[in-house]
Amino acid sequence: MTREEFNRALARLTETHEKLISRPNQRTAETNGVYQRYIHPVITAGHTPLFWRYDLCYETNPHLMERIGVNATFNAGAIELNGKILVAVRVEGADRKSFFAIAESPNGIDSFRFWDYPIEMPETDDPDINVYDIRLVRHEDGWIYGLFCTERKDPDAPRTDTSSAVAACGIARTKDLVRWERLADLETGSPQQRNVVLHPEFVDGKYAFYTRPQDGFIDAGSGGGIGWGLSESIETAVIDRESIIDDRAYHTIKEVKNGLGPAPIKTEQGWLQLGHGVRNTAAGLRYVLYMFLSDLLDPNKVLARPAGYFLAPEGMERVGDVSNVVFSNGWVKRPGGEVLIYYASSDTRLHVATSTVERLLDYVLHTPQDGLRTGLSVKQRVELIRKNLELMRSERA
Ligand code: M1P
Repeated sequence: MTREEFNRALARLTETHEKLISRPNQRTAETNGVYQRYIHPVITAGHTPLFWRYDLCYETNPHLMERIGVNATFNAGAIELNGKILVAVRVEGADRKSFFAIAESPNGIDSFRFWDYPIEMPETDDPDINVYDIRLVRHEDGWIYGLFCTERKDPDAPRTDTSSAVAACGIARTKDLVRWERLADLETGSPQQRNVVLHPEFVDGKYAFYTRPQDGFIDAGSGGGIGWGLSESIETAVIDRESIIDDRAYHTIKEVKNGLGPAPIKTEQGWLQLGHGVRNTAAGLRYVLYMFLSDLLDPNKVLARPAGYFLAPEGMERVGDVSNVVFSNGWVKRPGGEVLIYYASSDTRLHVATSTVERLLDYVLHTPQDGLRTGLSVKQRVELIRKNLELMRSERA
């Protein structure tokens, strides 16, 4: 390319990128009344700055080639800070390594722009091979914590096995999402941990964690439910006793495994909890989001468990690197009660759905609990049908 051609190609790239990141988002035409989806994903790999991917210097990159590609942008932690909605995105490079990067938006619905640099997360003495799925929590101790999965090669795997890994919970804290202090990884009795979330308040004067014990890297084995445990310290967090507060169950949306999503939202009626449930199908695992409500004083006591999924992959959300997956590790409650729910589809892109605390409470408190068998499910539906038909008839009379 001549320098002129290079400049023209770069101008075209810049224009297309700018158009993408400033594209307004619109509500979809339909809503189920529980939440509102939006037409466009809020962040895709294409939203990452061009200067993260291209060498923009004519002398060293005369063909204007992408040098370090980005494969996907998904599972994001979220927080409102200084009047902006910030998401800590799992960005996966073409080399399969994930890292965290902050993108900010004035409204949480569109116009997300990445900060210039991704987070250079400090390492422990045992460096992470991969990190992902950070949960941002503003704790009552004054820090913002980031709890994430840190993955390292399984030291006990046979030499020929180059994919077995050990997952653990990494912990870091910050005040501004720029400078991070890395703390020791969480210690529990379980061989592996993923989807660990810090409760925003002390419980019995201790740090409280939602966990997801698992025997293997993918296969939860004897683990697989959402666990709960307390630790005296956050600097060297240790959970001695882990109890399961939301177990997986046969023939439900969380038959194979489940895990908590973001830290819960406090309401007058309890803690609103959002998690993901996984079941097996002939086409592989299917990940959906579900909700429950837990007690204000004893957050490990579940008060309401609506049956089934809250949000499942739809349309283009169904397809991606790991198809048939929705996953959430970030939501934001705004001062007026609006809730921005960030969810990723198929390990590829990030979306938002909006709701309110009032609607979410209505959902968790008035959706019938899983009857765990067809007969009871049909009875619940028949009851609703009968009530509605009586109402419709009386209105016609
Ligand atoms: O690929 C789907 C999800 O799989 C894992 O979730 P879980 O531990 O519940 O199986 C995570 O790796 C998550 O990042 C990913 O989206």
